Amino acid sequence: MKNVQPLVSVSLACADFGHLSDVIAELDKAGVGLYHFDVVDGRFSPTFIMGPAILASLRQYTKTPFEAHLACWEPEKFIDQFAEAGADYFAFHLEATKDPVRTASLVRERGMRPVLALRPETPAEEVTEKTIKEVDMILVLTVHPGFAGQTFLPEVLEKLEKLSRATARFNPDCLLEADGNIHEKTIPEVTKRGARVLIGGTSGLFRPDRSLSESVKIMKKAAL
Ligand code: S6P
Ligand code: MG
Repeated sequence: MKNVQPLVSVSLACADFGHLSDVIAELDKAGVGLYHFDVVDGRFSPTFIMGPAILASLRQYTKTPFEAHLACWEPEKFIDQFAEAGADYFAFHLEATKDPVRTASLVRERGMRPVLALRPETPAEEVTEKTIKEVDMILVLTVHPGFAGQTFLPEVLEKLEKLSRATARFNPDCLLEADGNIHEKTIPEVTKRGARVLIGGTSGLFRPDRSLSESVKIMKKAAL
């Protein structure tokens, strides 16, 4: 989807949890397109971050879509909880589910849009044509799952390129997301390879040296 305008998504795990609704109001004004919630189960990655209760309580503050990124084993067990919490997109890991095509269709049945997520070391070749046809987006982790503030893994760029070709062939409406150390220096690298959803965290958005609206402007400009 080369002709789709890139959009800025917000990794809310990087925000000040004491002011989430204010952060959302400011970012909505700045023109972000998606809110990204990292959900980690302590096993897929050795930490815990967010859960359905946070999505549910923030849902009233914005009409901008919510994406739950489940860095969790057996994500299919949590589809109902996130649908009820008001998630619009449900991202599940290929490495964590037995049958990605079935998981995607369960997600759709519950009224959410399925997103396939990939760990940095998972090759593009493991994503089947059938799976690509079932999902609305593919989330490519450009860092290891679980933690903010990591360094971008350049070896993931080739995978983005391959997935960009595969989605163009099998599901041209399927968007590619880049998640991990996404900021003005890495954005041109990922957009050149087809990424259209740019997930900003500590490196792109929540920075001590500039306001949130300045960060959004800078991220969008880097994607032009
Ligand atoms: C990583 C997670 C990401 C991070 C994001 C943080 O497990 O999926 O969504 O929250 O990478 O951004 P940054 O700029 O600190 O890497
Ligand atoms: Mg994430």
